[in-house]
Amino acid sequence: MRIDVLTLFPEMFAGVLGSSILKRAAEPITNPADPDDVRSPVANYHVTNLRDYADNKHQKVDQPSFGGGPGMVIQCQPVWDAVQAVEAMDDRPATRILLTPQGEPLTQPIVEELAQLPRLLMIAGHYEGIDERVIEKLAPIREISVGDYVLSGGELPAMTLIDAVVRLLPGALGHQDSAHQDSFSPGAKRLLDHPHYTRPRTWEEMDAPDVLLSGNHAKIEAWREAEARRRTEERRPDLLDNDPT
Ligand code: 9WO
Repeated sequence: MRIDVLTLFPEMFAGVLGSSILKRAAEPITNPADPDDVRSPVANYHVTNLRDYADNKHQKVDQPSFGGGPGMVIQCQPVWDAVQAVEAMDDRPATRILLTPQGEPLTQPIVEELAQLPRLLMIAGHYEGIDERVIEKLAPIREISVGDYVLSGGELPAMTLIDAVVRLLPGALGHQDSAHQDSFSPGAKRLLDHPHYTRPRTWEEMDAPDVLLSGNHAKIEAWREAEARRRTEERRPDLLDNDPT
C-alpha cells in the first residue's frame, strides 16, 4: 500500500512513521534463508508539504476567512495542485481522505475496509480549515473523524489512521494473527480486551490469576472471554447493545 499525506507540518510525521511497526512495514522484507529473496515493503509513506505547491515566492498557502473571524483558511489552489501532482506519481488509484471533526467517525470496520486498498491519500488541514470548494472539487473524498474533539490540525488523526491501517497489512505485524484477535475486529465479537499479566507471579503482594498459570488452554480461553465480556459490560455497555452474542 502507498500512503500519501499532504500537510503544512511534514516534520510531525518522522517520529511516528520511523518507529515500531510503521517503520518495519516500510522496510524491505528479507528472507534469512535466502539472502537473494528481497521483497517490497508492505507500505510506503510519502509526506508532502503543501507549501511546495504555493504559487507565490513566499510559499503562502492561507488567507483570512471570508466573513471574518479569527485564523486563516488554506486556499484551494495549493491543495488541488498538490493532489494532482502527488496522484500522478503512481499508477494506483488513490482513495482520498480528509481528516476532519466533521467526518464520519472512524471505526475498526472502516479501518479494515481501508486496509484492502492499494493507495490512500490523506489531507491534514490546519488553522481554521480548508476552503470548502476544493473539498467539493476533490469528490469522491472520504471525510473521517478520529474522535469528537478539536485539535490544532489533522496531522495526529492522519497518523492515527495510518497506524490503525498499516498494522493490519499482511506481513506488517510480528505475529500474523494477533491483529485479528483485537478488540473491535470483526471476528472478535467487538469486545474490549481482557487483562494481561506477566512475571513476576506475585508483585506487591498481588498475585496473577492462577488459571493463567494452569497450563489448561481451554480454561484460559474461557477465562479471558469472560473477563473481556465483564469489562465490556462494565466500561462500554454501548458496544454490546443490539449484539445478541
Ligand atoms: C474548530 C472549531 C471551533 C469551534 C467549533 C467547531 C470547530 N471546528 C474546528 C475545526 O474543525 N478546526 C480544524 C482544526 C480545522 C482543520 C484541522 N483541524 C482539526 C482536525 N482539528 N481536529 C481535527 C480532527 C480531525 C479528525 N478527527 C478528529 C479531529
